[in-house]
Amino acid sequence: MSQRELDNLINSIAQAGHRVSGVERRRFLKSGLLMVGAAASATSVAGASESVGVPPNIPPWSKRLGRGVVSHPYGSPSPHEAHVQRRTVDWLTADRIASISFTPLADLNGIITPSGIVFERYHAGVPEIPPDQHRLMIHGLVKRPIILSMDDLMRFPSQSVIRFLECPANGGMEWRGAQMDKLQFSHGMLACCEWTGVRLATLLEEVGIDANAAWVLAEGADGAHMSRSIPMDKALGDALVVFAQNGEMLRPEQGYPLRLVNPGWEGNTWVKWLRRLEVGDKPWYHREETSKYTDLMADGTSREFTYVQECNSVVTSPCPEKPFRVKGKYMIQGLAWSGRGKIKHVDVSVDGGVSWHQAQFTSQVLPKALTRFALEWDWDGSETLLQSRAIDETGYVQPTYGQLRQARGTNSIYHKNAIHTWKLSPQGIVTNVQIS
Ligand SMILES: Nc1nc2c(c(=O)[nH]1)N[C@H]1C(S)=C(S)[C@@H](COP(=O)(O)O)O[C@H]1N2
Ligand SMILES: [Mo]
Repeated sequence: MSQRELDNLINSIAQAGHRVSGVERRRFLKSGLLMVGAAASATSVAGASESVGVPPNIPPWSKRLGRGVVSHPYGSPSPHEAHVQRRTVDWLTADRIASISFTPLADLNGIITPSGIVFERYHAGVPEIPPDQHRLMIHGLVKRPIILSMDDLMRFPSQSVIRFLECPANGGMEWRGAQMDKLQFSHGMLACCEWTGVRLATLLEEVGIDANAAWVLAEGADGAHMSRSIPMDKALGDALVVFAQNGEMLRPEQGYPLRLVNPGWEGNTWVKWLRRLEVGDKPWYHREETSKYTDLMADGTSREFTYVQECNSVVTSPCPEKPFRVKGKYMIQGLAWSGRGKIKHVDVSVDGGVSWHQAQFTSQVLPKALTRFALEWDWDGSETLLQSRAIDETGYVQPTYGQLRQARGTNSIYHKNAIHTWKLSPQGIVTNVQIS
């Protein structure tokens, strides 16, 4: 299109804009982004060199050839998205080998977490495993113990599911008060991927479990030999031995070449670099410090075997990383998830939980998967307390901090799923606060 044609088009769009006043009230951006003079105003705001792409200018990249195929045999995000990164909180762990990094939730769209920004949790770093030397041994209370190569494993029937992965310590720094200044750190031990693998039930059928078999020990090939005891119900239920993530082989950080996936259950049971499954008649306690996670209750007792990640949600826009710049209409957006099944309902509050408005789902609603919700809202520029509250298909309602602390005290680290509050200031700045 020539510059003249483009100018004419812009003029006719602007004139049409003046004619359609009948549908005016359905316009989303009331303080209009009128097209005529867009470049001029952008110039005055941003300076001439930054407005080269703004109509009616024809940008330089529209006047020349772009780069050819296979200049990047394995593609990566635009350099303009370089800020979308995993990040650590340095004071949280003593080193980076036994540490955690967080998913940049504020920059996600939809429900799939791209593999390169899935949070990482290691107890002994990422091992480098050549797949041809990796084996999965299945033994214990079984009739036919086996050692499977990756090639053997991939001959079994496999399936793909979209499921969230969450460390039970997600949000665990905030039992006693708001502490994290970003969404990435308050909720970022969370991801949702498509996982492809063989049902653990299929492998257990292959080896033939004994009548008294009740538990499966899963052990990783990393230096931590991290192991977890999985009850047989789960092993024969929806547990998967997974080799692929988001359409490609697992990333090293996520357990290449093999990991256990226990949908809806705490992330520490999703043993990575999986090399051994031992069938037994009771859970293992031989590595007490890593074999199970417990929750310390208000009365000093502790609860254990709390595997399920309960229903939870958080507003992802606005959030500290995504402030509002001007007054007016927005879609408040967020994510909800439940380890017990599908999200049934999400409410959003713009007055700190006094009144609630039903949000819409803007993604597929899958069981044990992140689900995206949104609510249209006209921000008048006043200070606001924003919250979301999810309900899952079992009827479980995400608790307030008051309810959670009443049931659990404040000594826990794990399984903190309270309703989260963001304070939106008149300047559009978002901070983390707590309301009981
Ligand atoms: N072998 C092994 N598996 C492991 C771990 C580990 O350190 N070693 N960390 C666990 C913990 S505590 C969590 S929360 C998840 C994190 O998975 P991700 O790193 O793929 O996000 O992996 C689990 N599986
Ligand atoms: Mo974890």
